[in-house]
Amino acid sequence: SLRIIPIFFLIFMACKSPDSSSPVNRSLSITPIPFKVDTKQGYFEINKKTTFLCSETSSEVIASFFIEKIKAFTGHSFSIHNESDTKNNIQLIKESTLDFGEQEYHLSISKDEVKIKAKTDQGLFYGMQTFMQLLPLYGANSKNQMHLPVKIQAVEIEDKPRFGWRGMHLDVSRHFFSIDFIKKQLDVLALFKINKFHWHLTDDQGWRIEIKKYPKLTEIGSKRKNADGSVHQGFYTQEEIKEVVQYAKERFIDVVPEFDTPGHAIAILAGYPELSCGKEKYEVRNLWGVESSILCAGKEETYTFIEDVVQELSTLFPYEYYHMGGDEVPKDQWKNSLECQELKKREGLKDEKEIQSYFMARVEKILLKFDKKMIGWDEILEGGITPTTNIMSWQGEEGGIKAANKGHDVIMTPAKYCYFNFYQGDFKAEPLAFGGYIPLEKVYHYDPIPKEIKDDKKKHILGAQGNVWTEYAYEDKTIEYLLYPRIIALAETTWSQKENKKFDDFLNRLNTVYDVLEYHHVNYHIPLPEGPT
Ligand code: TNX
Repeated sequence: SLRIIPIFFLIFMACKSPDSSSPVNRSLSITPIPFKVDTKQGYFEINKKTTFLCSETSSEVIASFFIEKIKAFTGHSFSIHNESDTKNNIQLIKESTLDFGEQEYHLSISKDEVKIKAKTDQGLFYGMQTFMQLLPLYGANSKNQMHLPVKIQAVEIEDKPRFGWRGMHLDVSRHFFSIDFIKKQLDVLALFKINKFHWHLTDDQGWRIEIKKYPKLTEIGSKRKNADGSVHQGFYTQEEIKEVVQYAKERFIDVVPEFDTPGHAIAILAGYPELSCGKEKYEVRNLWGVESSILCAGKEETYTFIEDVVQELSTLFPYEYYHMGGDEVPKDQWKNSLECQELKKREGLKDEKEIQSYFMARVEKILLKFDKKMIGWDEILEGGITPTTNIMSWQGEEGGIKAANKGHDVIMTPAKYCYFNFYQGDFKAEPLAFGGYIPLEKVYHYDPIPKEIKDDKKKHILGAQGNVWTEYAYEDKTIEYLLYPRIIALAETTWSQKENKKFDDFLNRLNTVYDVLEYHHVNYHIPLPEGPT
């Protein structure tokens, strides 16, 4: 009989109707890891009677955004109310007087209700993104269906980012990518609180944005004849750009356009050769590497052209930062140009590096007319920069350190930690990538504030971003493979406090992240312990 009891017990357990709720999500797998998490006793039950409670129209917009997302999993659409005398609510509380950071939120889940508090809509949005990660949505079963009611762990979360700039960069010049692809990435990146999209729209190998005043930029500049006779082409219309910017805005992502000057510009010269110092004809470059034909700094037409383009950009890109390039500028054409040598004399410039400084200062002046702040790659430090220039440090950390210590704002993206076009695994097994090797762990342990930065200058490090250059990546799935999960590691590096980060714990949480990526049909890399050392 002793043997019978357990069998009866098992049969009883098996026949018992399944618990009416899905299990509590015990692990609290939140990525990037929050500032403070305090798990409480009990759980909140979300059922079909649960409603969203919003005190303002802007929070209703955020509630609706997430209601749509949850509907995709449950088929159920929650309603929104402005007030309620019952509990069982998810409250979005925006209070401008709160002593919170701009992106901070508090999420409190108790037996009776869920409260998300923030000072801004962005804070509420991040609170909701965290809340979504607590729902047993992803990987719930093979159909990604969540059956109401569900229980979620009671918890108190206080959360705010370490850095305000948590970015992703994509080069669409070397290879063109559709707006649908870009929107898909923005949707996924927003789940992990990435908030800047740096869009590298122009380069030697293709100009990718419609500019009405200069139609040859796209008629000629957006097409590249490859050595094998095939053609690579593509550009975004202004309407498409607006669509992406709006889509990003709904996800609290600012779009930073890059218009690369004065180098990386032969796609411009292919249509408008008069903007060069030379007399030759030019073609869109069909090799990788750096082109030696650049915009002429000694001609007034160059600045008129830049102003006209910036004027059109300003109707498309509302964000205050514009990236104007300044990287890898071979200066031989300037050396041999009458106009540039005259400019040098007239302005008392010592050498070609100082011509570049003069050039960037004039470009910045143009931006200021449109209330935009200029970012340039760290090469522009060589001949000196204006006090208000912002630096993106890619060659290493040195440029960023130097600039921040002098009081300039800096975004860190040193190639050896943040270039996602580099290999992430064994060279023999991985698809063709750019030379370097940056495994996940290296990105994860990157600290955007190098120790050489003086304490009172640390505030000048706005944050960091991951860059994807696309010389060797031309398919959507390859870009995703390069991005994920390294961009998730960067999201945690830029959002979370150093003390809260542990690589092993991150690896554990990645399993939940992979479910999310799979739900979004993202092609991601699975880091293996092996690989070159
Ligand atoms: C350098 S990073 C470049 C890009 C290339 C990249 C390849 C930077 C500002 N310039 O033009 O695509 O290396 O990794």
